[in-house]
Amino acid sequence: MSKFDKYFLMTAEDAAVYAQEKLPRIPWDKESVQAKEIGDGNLNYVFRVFDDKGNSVIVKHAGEALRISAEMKVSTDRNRIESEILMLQDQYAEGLVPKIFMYDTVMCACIMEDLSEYQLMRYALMEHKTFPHFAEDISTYMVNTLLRTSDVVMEHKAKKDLVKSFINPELCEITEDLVLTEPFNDVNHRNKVFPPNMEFVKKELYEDTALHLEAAKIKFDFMNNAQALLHGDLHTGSIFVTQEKTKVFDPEFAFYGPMGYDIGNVIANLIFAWNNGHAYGKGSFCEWIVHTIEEVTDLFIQKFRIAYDRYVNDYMAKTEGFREHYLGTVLADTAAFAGTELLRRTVGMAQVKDITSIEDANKRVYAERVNILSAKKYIMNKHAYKRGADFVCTLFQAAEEAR
Ligand code: SR1
Ligand code: MG
Repeated sequence: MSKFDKYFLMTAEDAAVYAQEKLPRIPWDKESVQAKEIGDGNLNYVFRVFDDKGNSVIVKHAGEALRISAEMKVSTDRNRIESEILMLQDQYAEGLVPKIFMYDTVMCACIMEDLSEYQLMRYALMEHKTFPHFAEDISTYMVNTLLRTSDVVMEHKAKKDLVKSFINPELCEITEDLVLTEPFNDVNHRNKVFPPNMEFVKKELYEDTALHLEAAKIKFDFMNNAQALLHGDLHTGSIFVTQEKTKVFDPEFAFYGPMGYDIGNVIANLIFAWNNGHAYGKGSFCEWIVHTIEEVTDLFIQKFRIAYDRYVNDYMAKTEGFREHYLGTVLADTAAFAGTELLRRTVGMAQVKDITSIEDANKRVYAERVNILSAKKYIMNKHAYKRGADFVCTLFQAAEEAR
């Protein structure tokens, strides 16, 4: 009998006992083992368990209510989804995700590699640090995890088994509401609009019916295009970085959806960092961000073509011209979902510190308008985005128009 045979919400002390019980192969120094809660996400509890001998692991634990709102309840099965997908992604994109040591569907917890030497990318970018390997790493991660879980590469019945295993209705519903509905209408009255931008938001988002039609198309693409096994929440708070390495974690929103959702999230979150750098007059940082947006996109395209030719299995997917057609749809989706991420983090209930921490109200107003204006262009002209420079060009146009 163990106290962990039945689910309960763990404290840090429980997590310390839990890690020792579940990982007895680690030579824990029992006298000095302790745990600290270090999570700052919207959903889960994250404990670092460590001792004085240098042993340490991370225990991630799903509560029945979300941290962001006690009223929001989401299945704790999200912890299984996250653990299983990280184990799978470790095969496709080795070294780019944390190692999972064990997961447990009773306590809805997993124990993974401690990445204490890494920094959360969002906070690093808010300190205007740059990362020379990021574009290379994230493009490899995305091509390998997305293309190689798609129907063009996988045996179709095996792919459908994965679709089944990663059905994630409750977390998808959060995205369907927060990302793909509410930014356009505040239908659930929980948007958080910065008051000086209220009139701008009403005119540009709530009253733009042409935008609503495009947004509706994007929403149903998200819900019905089971193209690849997505991370599902690939923002800079889901990425750890050092100067040499990158690790993508926290894929609890994983499901089979359009590849562009992940790529668009990365681009949008780089734009949040650009806005923060711009507000604080960090010119060379902003140049690095611009260069990185371009590189992430162009490296993705380049590696996608190589991987496609190498791994494609489906007979019809080998048809002359199909690779470029397929890539074209992925890039259009990328633009569309970069747009929806930019909007939801600017006016929706789950915002980003890159923008909300801008102290000067005028500069924050400006940053938000850059987000909104670039988002609308990405959404309305999604088929025009063919390479990295196209994404950057829109950012510059929006930055000019927002003045
Ligand atoms: C209610 S959860 C709010 C947001 O946090 C997660 O990280 C996802 O981005 C979600 O949309
Ligand atoms: Mg998260």
